[in-house]
Amino acid sequence: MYKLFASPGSAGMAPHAALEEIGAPYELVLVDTEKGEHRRPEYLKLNPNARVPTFMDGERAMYESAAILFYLADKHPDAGLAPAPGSPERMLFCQWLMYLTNTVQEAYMQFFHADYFASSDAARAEVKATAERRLERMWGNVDAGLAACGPYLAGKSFSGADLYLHMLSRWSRNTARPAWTWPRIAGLVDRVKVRPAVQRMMAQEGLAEPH
Ligand SMILES: N[C@@H](CCC(=O)N[C@@H](CS)C(=O)NCC(=O)O)C(=O)O
Repeated sequence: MYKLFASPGSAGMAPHAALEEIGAPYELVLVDTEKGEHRRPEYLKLNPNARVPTFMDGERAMYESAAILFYLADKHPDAGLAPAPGSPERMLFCQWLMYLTNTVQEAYMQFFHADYFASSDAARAEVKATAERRLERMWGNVDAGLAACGPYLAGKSFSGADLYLHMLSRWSRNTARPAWTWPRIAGLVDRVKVRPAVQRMMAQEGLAEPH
């Protein structure tokens, strides 16, 4: 039995949607980060970073949402969450999933948590503004990549990387230029958000539009 610790709208969205795509039984444990539940000793034993999500396969715990996606995609090849190892589509899948998690998501960290990076009000404002400009350049890169090799991130077919893009595009809703103002990202997100698994994930987390 799988278990996913997540909080609504967090980095748990993509692995949560992946579990719904797979259809295997799992338990969703909602963690209230506002109440600091992710800092409780029993949670820190599973994820010492005090972050969500955390995934458990039996007694083993793992963190990092993109890594969880990779793990689930490999364990459930029939769910079609990742192209076959060694294929050209796999190159795109690996590239975009890594880019989204270590570059785009990191810029979001600076946008939402400038306090983790700077100690004065002026420095925090600068970190946040710079992150917002960097995000715009990144969305431009993603959109250009989709124009060249899309319509999905891994080429012609849907993959778990698209679930990740859907999650990160939602996080842009309060930025000056949301991700879906780029046309190919908009088209991709529109296709992902109508997937029944994604709709179930959104309903279970109590999330509404935009995406
Ligand atoms: N790279 C990690 C990032 C996890 C992360 O930062 N999660 C946020 C929610 S989206 C969190 O737990 N924040 C709580 C905090 O910063 O106190 C992942 O993708 O799993």
